[in-house]
Amino acid sequence: MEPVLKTIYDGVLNGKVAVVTENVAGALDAGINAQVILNEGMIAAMTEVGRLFEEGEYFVPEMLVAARAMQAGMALLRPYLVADDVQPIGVVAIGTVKGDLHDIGKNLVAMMMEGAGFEINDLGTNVDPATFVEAVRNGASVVGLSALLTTTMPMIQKTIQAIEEAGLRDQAKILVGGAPVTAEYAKEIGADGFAPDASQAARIAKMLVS
Ligand code: B1M
Repeated sequence: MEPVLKTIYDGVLNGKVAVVTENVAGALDAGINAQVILNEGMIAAMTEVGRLFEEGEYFVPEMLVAARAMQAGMALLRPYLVADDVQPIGVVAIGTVKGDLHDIGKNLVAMMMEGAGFEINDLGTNVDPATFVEAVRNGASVVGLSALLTTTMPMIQKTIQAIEEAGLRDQAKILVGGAPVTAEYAKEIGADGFAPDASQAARIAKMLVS
């Protein structure tokens, strides 16, 4: 691993915002690809944070500071991941489902979708099914549902049901994802698509509206 990527990795792992921002800027200046910085420096570090949490070595405060450092780095990568010469091809209403506060993955998916040419209506985290219903009523052509907890996965299905009950199911394609979500689960609950990561989410969303 390039030394600067290792420094970014350690910066995220230890929740050091200044280390991450300085070194992400430095890596970009040195011509390192934004996707490489994201995957090898930052996402890899968050995976390690998750492992340390499972081992009982990290607790919620450590996860929070790591998340803050990662978000600071992502802000610098954003212009490189979101191309500015694309025509809007539809509106994506995206959010993390009710009960779930994890938003890093959802933010990355939103960024890549914006880069793929979608207009983004980011509904945030802990989003009530009724808010997604309202977004479809207001013209979203794709609904993106993210869940990071096994306990909030059922809320994906509840949100799809709410859209169905509102009589709007045929107005938008529903794409789901998040660490515990699988393609089988997505099929079982009646989603139109599943993506394991942000770049595939953008590709599949494009396919769904084409
Ligand atoms: Co939480 N947390 N957390 N956490 N947290 C996990 C998810 C966990 C796996 C950690 C662990 O035990 N190893 C575990 C869940 C276990 C489970 O359910 N099986 C867990 C837990 C238990 C909890 C709490 C319950 C802890 C507690 O309070 N005791 C609590 C719950 C709070 C709540 O939501 N109600 C909690 C809290 C938090 C923080 C708030 C401290 C913080 C989040 C801060 C934030 O997001 N702003 C946090 C963090 C940082 C994590 C870990 C360490 C990192 C998550 C992350 O950002 N990953 C995580 C462990 C891990 O994932 N290894 C963990 C990086 C991100 C780029 O990946 O989000 O997977 P990810 O997104 C990917 C794909 O999943 C996919 O694309 C993304 C980019 O490639 N994707 C989609 C995501 N959404 C998609 C949508 C799509 C398509 C693809 O279509 C629409």
